[in-house]
Amino acid sequence: MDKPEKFYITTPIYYVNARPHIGHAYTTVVCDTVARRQRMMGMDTWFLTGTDEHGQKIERSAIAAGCSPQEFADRVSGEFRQLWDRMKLSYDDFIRTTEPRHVRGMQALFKRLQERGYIYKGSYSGQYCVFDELYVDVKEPGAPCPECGRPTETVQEENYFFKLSAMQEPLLNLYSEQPEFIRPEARRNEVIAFVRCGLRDLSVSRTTFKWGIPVPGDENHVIYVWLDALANYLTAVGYGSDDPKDQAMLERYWPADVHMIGKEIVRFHCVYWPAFLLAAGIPLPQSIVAHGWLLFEESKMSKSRGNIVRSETILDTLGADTLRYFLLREIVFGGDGSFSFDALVQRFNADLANGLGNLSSRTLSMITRYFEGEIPYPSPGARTAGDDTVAELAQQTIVDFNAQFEQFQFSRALETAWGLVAAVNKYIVENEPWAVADKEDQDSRARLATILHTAAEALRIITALVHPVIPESTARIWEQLGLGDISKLDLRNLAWGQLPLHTRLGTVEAVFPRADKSTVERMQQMELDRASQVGQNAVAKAAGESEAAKAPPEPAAPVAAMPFAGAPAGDTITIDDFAKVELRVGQVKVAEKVKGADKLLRLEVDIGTEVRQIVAGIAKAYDPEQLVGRKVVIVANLAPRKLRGLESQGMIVAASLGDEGVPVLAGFLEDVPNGARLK
Ligand code: ME8
Repeated sequence: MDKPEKFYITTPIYYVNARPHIGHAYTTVVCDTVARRQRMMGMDTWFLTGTDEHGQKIERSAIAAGCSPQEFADRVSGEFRQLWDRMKLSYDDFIRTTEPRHVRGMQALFKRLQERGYIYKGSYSGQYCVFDELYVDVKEPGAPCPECGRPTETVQEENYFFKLSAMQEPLLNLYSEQPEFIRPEARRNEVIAFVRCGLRDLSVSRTTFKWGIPVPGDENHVIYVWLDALANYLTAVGYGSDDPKDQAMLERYWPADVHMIGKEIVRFHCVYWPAFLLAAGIPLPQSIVAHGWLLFEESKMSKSRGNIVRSETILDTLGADTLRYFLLREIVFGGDGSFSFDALVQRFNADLANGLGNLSSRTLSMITRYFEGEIPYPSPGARTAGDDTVAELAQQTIVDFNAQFEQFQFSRALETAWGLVAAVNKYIVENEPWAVADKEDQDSRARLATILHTAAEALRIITALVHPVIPESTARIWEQLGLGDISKLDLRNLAWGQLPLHTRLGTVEAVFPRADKSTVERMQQMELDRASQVGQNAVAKAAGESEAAKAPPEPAAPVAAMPFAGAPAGDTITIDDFAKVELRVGQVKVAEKVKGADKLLRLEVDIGTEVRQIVAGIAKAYDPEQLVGRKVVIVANLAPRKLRGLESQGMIVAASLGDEGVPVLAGFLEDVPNGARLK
């Protein structure tokens, strides 16, 4: 027998600096649905997800959390995995970029790029956005990142460079020869326009921090986090391993068929990734499919905006299938879509409880009542045109649903399937099987059998089609239909007329009990409770429970940082008291270490009307060169004091985290002029 065709699909690997929210769940659920369907179509499917654990952003988050980057990554990566398991996502592998198999494979890829002459040593001087882990094309130190608006940091270091400039033509050829490489079309056009503007060589190593994979043979450098991250798609299927099993795996599954991503990381996947692969002489993935954003309260759901919704809240109330159905039905794939608890409950009640749930429970309970739980025989003599219409619509639904699904038009495919749900519910109402059952003659009995057989057959087809989307509830309906284990179903053969006669139904029970009005409030309350729980944990952590943390702190250098747990409860100040503190925006012009003091930095800060010298205890958390150009907040009317012989004319404001009081500077997302007062 021929080997089945293979299908390899990936999600992005998620950064461990944020806990999973339903934005991450969206991509993972989409991939899970596609993977499930491919399996049901007989494909040898491999579904990969995982976590992206290196880089400056993670290193800083770990410092802020008061633990080592590895401990931090272990914790958050574990949360992603636990959530995916709770949601019963059918991933085949979960890669972490801190795993030895990835480190080995990444270093092998780096060496290969070097050997093929695509990597050289040079020096980089420019702006870097730590949030996006992106080199940005802005000139001014501290200028906002064009992608996210956060202040950029000046990077000046000796780096390894990748010859991205040599890849412009090969990439443009790729986009034109393989039009399906980037989907949808709008993203493809953006990428082509970007590459046409010219590509500059890309710095692919860093020396100013340690949390990354060392460059083979030059351990002062760590590999650029995006090269490291993208390589996961290869290393997870065995790249760089000598083990014959891994090599067979690579041979079997590479190249990937679909890299599913959010639209904000298109450039990395559609420009950098194929450029690395072309340079390394490794076959390219079939396609990169970018979806839009899940919005909450009109803006992208993200940790930094503080507008996230957790999957757990929905799992605890309406269950995983409701979340999955909502995400695929409500968001038109490719575009942005809004999440709201109201819309979720409405969809649940309208489509699942009243739609599919109602069809299933009324059909199956009538078969139980009138035919002792056995699928009845449809008499040809008792057929009407209405029955044929349902059969034809069901056949057409299979064709349309399949075509739409193949094109990633999940919302339309579900609309199609629910068109059949509505038609069959209407058919039942119009044919009034309960009234037919009241008549005792032979013809009425035959008619009743035909109506219920038609409804049950349509229910079987809908259940099979939407199984990849709502796996748990369809598995239950399938069992209630008496058809056993739905995972054994081969979707390729699905057609009208295959419902085995005289099948005995399983135990019939409601699959989607209606949600009442209080569900929305309950979910909102759960979100609030979760947020305050996270806050309390952070407070407990920042306050520190160990004895060491209770010891009096070292005499403070002027960092206006107070662990937020330290504010004495109940003690309040008046607005006039607050007004006495003159907080102003400043921009760091000069930053340097203070000799003989490993915690102190000497800063010159422009506050609009003058430049102040400030000595700040932030040297353990910030390198001087990161600070030049950065906007900060200072207490401008603090009496000057001397530290290590230097006068400090003010104090810099920072949060203080963890047992060690690690400072994190206050800043702004918007551009603010120097000297602006905070009140
Ligand atoms: O970018 N709406 O990781 P990340 C829709 N580590 N999708 C969302 C979303 C939202 N509001 N929020 C997150 C990274 N996502 C890199 C990827 S891959 C080699 C490295 C989903 O944790 C979406 O898939 O920031 C997006 O692209 C991804 O999570 C970003 O996850």
